[in-house]
Amino acid sequence: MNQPNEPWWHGTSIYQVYPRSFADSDGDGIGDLRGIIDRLDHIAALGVQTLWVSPFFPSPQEDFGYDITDYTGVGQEYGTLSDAEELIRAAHSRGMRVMFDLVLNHTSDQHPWFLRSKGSRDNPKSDWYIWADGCGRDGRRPPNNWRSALEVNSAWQWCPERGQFYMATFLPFQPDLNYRNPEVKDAMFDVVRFWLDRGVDGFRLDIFGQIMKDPQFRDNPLSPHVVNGFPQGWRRQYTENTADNIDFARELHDVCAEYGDRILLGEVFGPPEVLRAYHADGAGLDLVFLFDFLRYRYDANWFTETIRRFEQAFPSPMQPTYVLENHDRSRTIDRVGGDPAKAAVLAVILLSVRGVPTIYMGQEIGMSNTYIPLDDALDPVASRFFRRLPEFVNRRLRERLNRDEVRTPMQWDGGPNAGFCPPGVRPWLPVNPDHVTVNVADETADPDSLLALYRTLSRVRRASAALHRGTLDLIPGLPEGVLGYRRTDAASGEQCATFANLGRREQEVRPISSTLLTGCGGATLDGELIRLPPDSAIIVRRTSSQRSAAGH
Ligand code: TEU
Repeated sequence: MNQPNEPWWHGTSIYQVYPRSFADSDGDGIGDLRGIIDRLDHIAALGVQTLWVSPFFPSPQEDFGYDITDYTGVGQEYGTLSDAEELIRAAHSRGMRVMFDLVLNHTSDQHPWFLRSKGSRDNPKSDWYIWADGCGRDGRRPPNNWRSALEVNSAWQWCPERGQFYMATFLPFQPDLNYRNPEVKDAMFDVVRFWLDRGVDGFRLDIFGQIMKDPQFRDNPLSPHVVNGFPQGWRRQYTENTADNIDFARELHDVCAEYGDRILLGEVFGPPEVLRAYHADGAGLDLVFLFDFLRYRYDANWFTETIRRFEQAFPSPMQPTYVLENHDRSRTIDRVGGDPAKAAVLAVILLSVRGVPTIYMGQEIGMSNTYIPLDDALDPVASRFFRRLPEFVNRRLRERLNRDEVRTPMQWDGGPNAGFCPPGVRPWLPVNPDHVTVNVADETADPDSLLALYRTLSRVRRASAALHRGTLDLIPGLPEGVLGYRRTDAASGEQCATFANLGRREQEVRPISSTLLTGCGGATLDGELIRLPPDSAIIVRRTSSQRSAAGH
């Protein structure tokens, strides 16, 4: 469906599987690779074209796989290397591409490299991690002011064996690798080749923005910004999105280029205007996550301005990305008070804007956060930093601190354990009680379900050149509360338009003669009149052969 010279990933859509919680095939309460293979038909039926699988490599599981001890193996709870190979084949045979998660920034502190590295200052791995002497008379003060990604603690951890600090951008048990050491680069680029040799189509790159730090370890400057009366701490000038990091993206690109059209999708943080630098004129990362939609405001002006900003920062042939949920952040539906009508409107927007959308497993059925008190948290972020927070405060927070809440088992049916693992087995995290009504089986049978809408949207998007590869123009002058944009495919002349009413009053728009493609919330097209009740959305295709700038 793409143009012959257009890369495959331009028009793709991504589905994220968190393997531990997707499907448990062997009854140990933990999801596994075979479980994913068994459920691939669900993903294929959803119509998404690329599967991203979060880490399943050997790991002490302190951060549930984002702390790796062997990059070319498979954790025993997840299966075997041949399961991983079969997963790639099985996805390919259904016409899907596969991306694995690549955690370059850090290993587990149990990785043999780190165990060796921390042993002394002069062993063959001593320079594989970022080590520095401390400050102060006893050398026990951190080398500089660098904070961890979570901002709540220093990025430096004391190591008594070496009498030095090592850097850990995320959690203390995740020491950062030193990519200024060419041996480290070679070793990790070999990991990349190992999986490319086995047929993966690309990688999602974990906290990619923070890999290359300032070699002089200069202090980060104070941010001049004050938000809600709070100073914003230190700007990450020397630790995030540095010029060296952009160069590193180019080097990684070159490794992938040895294999043809494989892709790199970076988990990077920052404003779109900064993140676009990772494309490095097509020689860096192919896509970067833009996370603004994770914290959307359910408001037409907010969406209009955010889409405008993404369009300006990522003009064609660059592709912006859109993501409402992932394994770290609140479920969509909880941000709109559990209202399925609003979740449906968001789905229409997600799958009809220009760019690459990502759907997090369960989003398509409207899974919600499963409240789990901080005291019971398995998530190391919650258990290490937030356990003392009073529960009545935690309960009311919009941003969930305990990431377990968005990682509970996928809800396949309304039966015991939601079909995630056999009855009588205790799943690693509790199943959300709402699985009796919110589940794949029931929603498959219901043509008005959120799942049915996601499937229709994917089908419509794939079938329409305008929707999966066309340009995007925001439509000005729409009634209050209405977001609208046109998608145009120059080659075929096809033109579609999306209108979404996020306001409280019913509204009307008049597109030039169109046919209905799909919609939600009772939006109707009657002749040349679209009626949009509150929380409804519609996608129409222009029937008139004559194209004009006036789209409504
Ligand atoms: O996350 C990096 C990150 O900074 C956040 O998404 C973070 O999880 C969140 O702010 C905490 O509330 C990536 C992975 O997505 C995450 O699951 C890992 O724990 C982390 O890196 C370390 O590898």
